[in-house]
Amino acid sequence: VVSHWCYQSQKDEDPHCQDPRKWYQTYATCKGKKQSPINIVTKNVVLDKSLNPLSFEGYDVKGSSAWDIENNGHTVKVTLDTSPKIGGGGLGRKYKAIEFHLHWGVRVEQQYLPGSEHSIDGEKQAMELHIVHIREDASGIEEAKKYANGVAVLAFFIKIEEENRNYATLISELENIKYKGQTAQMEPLPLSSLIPPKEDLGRYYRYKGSLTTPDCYEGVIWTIFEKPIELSLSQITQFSTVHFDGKNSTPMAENFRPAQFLNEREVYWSSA
Ligand code: B30
Ligand code: ZN
Repeated sequence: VVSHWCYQSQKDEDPHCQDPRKWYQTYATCKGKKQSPINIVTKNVVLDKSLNPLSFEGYDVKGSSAWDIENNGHTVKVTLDTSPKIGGGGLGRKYKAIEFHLHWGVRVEQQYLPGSEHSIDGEKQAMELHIVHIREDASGIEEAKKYANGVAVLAFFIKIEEENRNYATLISELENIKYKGQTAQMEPLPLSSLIPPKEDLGRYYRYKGSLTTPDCYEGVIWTIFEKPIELSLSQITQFSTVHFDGKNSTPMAENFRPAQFLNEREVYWSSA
């Protein structure tokens, strides 16, 4: 590819890269009618009593070997070695977790401009965690993409609050993956330690959308939890230790896709 896809924030450095408004020129699906992320308008959501709490399997188990953490040039991604699973919650089948990654904003003087992908009534949060799951019978995301509903992503907003010690090991690895393509190993954790306690998860929003980066595959069941994860501002700003590219590139910031049109879709709201 001549010009690689990029986020709006990378345009200063690489004026020829394809920003989100142009992704469709190389990836036609990005112009589809079921794209993600979206702004959720709470007055329009449909209460769905069949959306019971999700069940989690293996979320409390610490990974078996070291986790790979990577700067892939658009996010910080951790590949999972075990396959924690989710089911219930109207998903229709079980899905296994393969990786998680984050999206964030930028620190400007004393403020933090929020960088979540989804928003609720127009309000974005500082960051967003995505735990990416695929159909149990698929070997990887490319195989899962051959199906409708092949992928299920759990999304959690991250708010600026007190320090969250459960994120300390992850954040301490960031200085080892400053540049695109760098990987490091980290001590595995139970996935449950990175999200709010099961009892506090609260309600969630559900809609059918897409991957938020090219190729924008439309077959993703999105679950967006109301209850946020809490990190301190200093923890959040440390994500910009990593850069979009090599040594002289800009710090990775504002790595989110803007909200897409809802079109003919509904957003559902779980009963409890
Ligand atoms: S997201 O959760 O909708 N933000 C992928 C997974 C989840 C989301 C977006 C993309 C994904 O796996 N994409 C295909 C693989 N990637 C490589 C990668 O490691 O992450 C190819 C690529 O875009 O060029 Cu990114
Ligand atoms: Zn994501």
